[in-house]
Amino acid sequence: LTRIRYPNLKRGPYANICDADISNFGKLLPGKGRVITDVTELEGYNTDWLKTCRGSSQVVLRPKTTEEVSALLCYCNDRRLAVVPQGGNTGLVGGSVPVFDEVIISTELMNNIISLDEVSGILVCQAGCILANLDSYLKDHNFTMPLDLGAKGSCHIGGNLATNAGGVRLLRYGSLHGSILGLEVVQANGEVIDCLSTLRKDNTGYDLKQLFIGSEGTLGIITKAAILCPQKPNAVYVAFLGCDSFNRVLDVFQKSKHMLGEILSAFEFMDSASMDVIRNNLKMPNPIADFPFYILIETSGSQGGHDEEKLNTFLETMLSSQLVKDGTVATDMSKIEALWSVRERMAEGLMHDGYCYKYDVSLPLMKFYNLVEDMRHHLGNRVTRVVGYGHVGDGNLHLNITTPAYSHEIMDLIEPYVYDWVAHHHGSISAEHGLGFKKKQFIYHSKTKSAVRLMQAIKKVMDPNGILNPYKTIPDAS
Ligand code: FAD
Ligand code: 2HG
Ligand code: ZN
Repeated sequence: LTRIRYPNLKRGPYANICDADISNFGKLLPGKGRVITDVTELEGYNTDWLKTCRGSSQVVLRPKTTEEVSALLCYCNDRRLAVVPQGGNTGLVGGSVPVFDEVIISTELMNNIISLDEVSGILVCQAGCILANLDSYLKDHNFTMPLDLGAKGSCHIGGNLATNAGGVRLLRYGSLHGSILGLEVVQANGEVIDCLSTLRKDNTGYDLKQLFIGSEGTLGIITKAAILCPQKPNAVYVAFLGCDSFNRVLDVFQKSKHMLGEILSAFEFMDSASMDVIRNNLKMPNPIADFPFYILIETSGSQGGHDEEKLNTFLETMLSSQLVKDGTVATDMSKIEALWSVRERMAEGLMHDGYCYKYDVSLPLMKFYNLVEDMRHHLGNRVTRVVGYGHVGDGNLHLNITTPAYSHEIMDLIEPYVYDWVAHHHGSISAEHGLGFKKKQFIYHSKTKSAVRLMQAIKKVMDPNGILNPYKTIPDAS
């Protein structure tokens, strides 16, 4: 069956799972619902969020503790059973599901908050905590997560770390490489690496935790994290604005940094084709009149009156100088959430078209939107739509192309064309989603051969039998 799915890919030299393995897993994970073998239940774990990658694993393991993860990996390594770590299964590059019959180790039951230091704002938790749950726990203690993204209701912090997820707050709080103070990780052979420091400064040797952030489950299973959390802002406002051109969007971005400064917490954009998705596929209204481009600006600060005054002065300047043509501002939570959902539900809306070719690239801002226009020209009316949206503040474009069903011919027109385009403009072919299964062969468009060789050498040292998430992220050394 898997041969038909991935005709050009050979299964690695791993053992086949047998009844004795299932029974041994049962001994390592006693209790109900910890070893799943039911075919219907397995379906969701075998299929990715986009419904474009499907494996045929026969077992899902649900440990609760680091010791259990360690025992499972030790067993799988000895038996040469390949493993795929899985969090909330919201990844967008096919990294979280098996390719063939890899054993799925899910962090679903590893969802304990361990501690919160209310003076420093340092949170320690297990890897399977759902991002939104962490944020609401923190809010009750006057803190917030340094990370926010559309999949917050399902994704796990371990998955966020393994993909080095960016999201809509990166502009303000920086990447997870800066907010993570410590990690506990289980290596392929079951050895626990305890780097769960809660210190802000610790220059003792190599900073090993950084290796695991963004390693997409290929170097170890993250079991715990220590996260530096910012104060919950007292006042949050959102403005949704319309612009005539992408150059105007960039002008507004530049002015917003200047005039809003430290209270600017997000700067997102979407084009009119994206708004069509929201309107036609999700039946949600456009919050303002129709424009070629839309901007969502969020401010977060400690002084409501002060922030509101700043935002109003900024908006008046934008409207009077015609950089912005129309807009609406939300100050109450329900309207703020409604405006955010127009932006955050885009990925879901696109799925209604049928098949979605998804690209997540970093580009210099001056070239940012040219890729979308070039793609439209390149593909013509062969596709349903080509849309551009994303995190302008981070130089991160989401280019999405849809068709009613997967077409090999369209795929050949898009790839490697899109990756060549990005490489030519010195961008990155994966800004925040990772390489996973779908993009690993294009790594050379963004990394040199010697850099990839070093990655392969690190992988070999840390996982000599290659059991952790094979077929993903790093091309084989051969
Ligand atoms: P999974 O999908 O389960 O796994 C992702 C990868 O991490 C896999 O390779 C898996 O093997 C590995 N992994 C998972 N848990 C562990 C662990 N404990 N240890 C080691 N490896 C592990 N991404 C962004 O960067 N920014 C966004 O704004 C954003 N928005 C999104 C919006 C939507 C609607 C959706 C569906 C996805 C979005 N994503 C975004 C994609 C994103 O990567 C994730 O949602 C999230 O970070 C993945 O977390 P997860 O728990 O679902 O991980
Ligand atoms: C977002 O920013 C996510 O909404 C998903 O990263 C991007 O669907 C996409 O292309
Ligand atoms: Zn994104």
